[in-house]
Amino acid sequence: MSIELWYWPDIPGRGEFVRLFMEGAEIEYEDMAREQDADALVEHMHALDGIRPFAPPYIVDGDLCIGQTAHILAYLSDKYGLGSGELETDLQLIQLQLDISDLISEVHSVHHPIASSLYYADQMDAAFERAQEFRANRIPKFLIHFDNAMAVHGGPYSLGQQWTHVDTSLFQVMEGLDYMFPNYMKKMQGTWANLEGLQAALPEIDGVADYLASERRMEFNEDGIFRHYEELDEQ
Ligand SMILES: N[C@@H](CCC(=O)N[C@@H](CS)C(=O)NCC(=O)O)C(=O)O
Repeated sequence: MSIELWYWPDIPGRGEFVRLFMEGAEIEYEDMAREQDADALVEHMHALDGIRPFAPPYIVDGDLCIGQTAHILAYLSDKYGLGSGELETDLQLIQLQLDISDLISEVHSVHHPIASSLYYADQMDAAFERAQEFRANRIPKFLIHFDNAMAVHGGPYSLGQQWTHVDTSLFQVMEGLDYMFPNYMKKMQGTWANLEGLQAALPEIDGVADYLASERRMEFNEDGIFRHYEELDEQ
C-alpha cells in the first residue's frame, strides 16, 4: 500500500523534506493535495478522528496518521530499515532532524518576525533586522553544528557511505539557503565544506536524481519557507 502525503500543493515548504526522503528511498507515495487541491487537504485534515496533526505535512499509512516532519521521517526511516540499525546512532539522527526543524522555524521567522498572519510587506522593517541577526549568528551556529555532525562518520553522508533522512533534509536546507541568501552563501562558501560536499553528493543517489529532474520537484517560491527577498540578503 502506498503512503499518502498530505501537504499544501503550491509550495515546497516542509512537505518537501518528506517528499525528498521518499523519492530518494524510492518509497511509493501519493501526493494527495497535489492530485486534488488545498481544499481537499483542509477537508481531509478536519475529517480525521482522534488526535489530529496540528498542521501539514502529515502522512497516512494504513490506519496510522502521523504529523510533524521530523516524526514522519523517523517513522519512515524505521519502517523501511533506512537507519543505522543501532539505537544510539538512530536517536542522534532524529536529534539532528529535530535541530533541522528548529532551524526551519527560524527561517520562517526571518520573513515573518512579527506574525505569520501578517503579510511580509507589513513587517519588512522587523524582517530586515531579523535577517541581519540570522545571517550573522544563527546560520553559522546551525550550519557549523551540522557540518561537525557530518564529519563524524567521514562523509559524504551522515553515516559515511550510507545516506539517511538527515541527508535529504540537510540538502534541502542548503538548497533553500542558497535560494534565500545567494550573496551571503557565496561569501561564506567553504565555511561548511562537509555540507557542501553532501549537497554535491546527494543528487548522485538514483531516486534523488530522477526526482530532481522530474516535474514533481517544485521550485522555491515567495509563498514558501525559503523566500528570496533581495533586501534581506547580504548587500
Ligand atoms: N513543526 C511542524 C510545523 C508544521 C507547520 O508549521 N506547517 C505549516 C506549513 S509548512 C502550516 O501549515 N502551518 C499552519 C499553522 O501553523 O497554523 C512540522 O515540522 O511539521
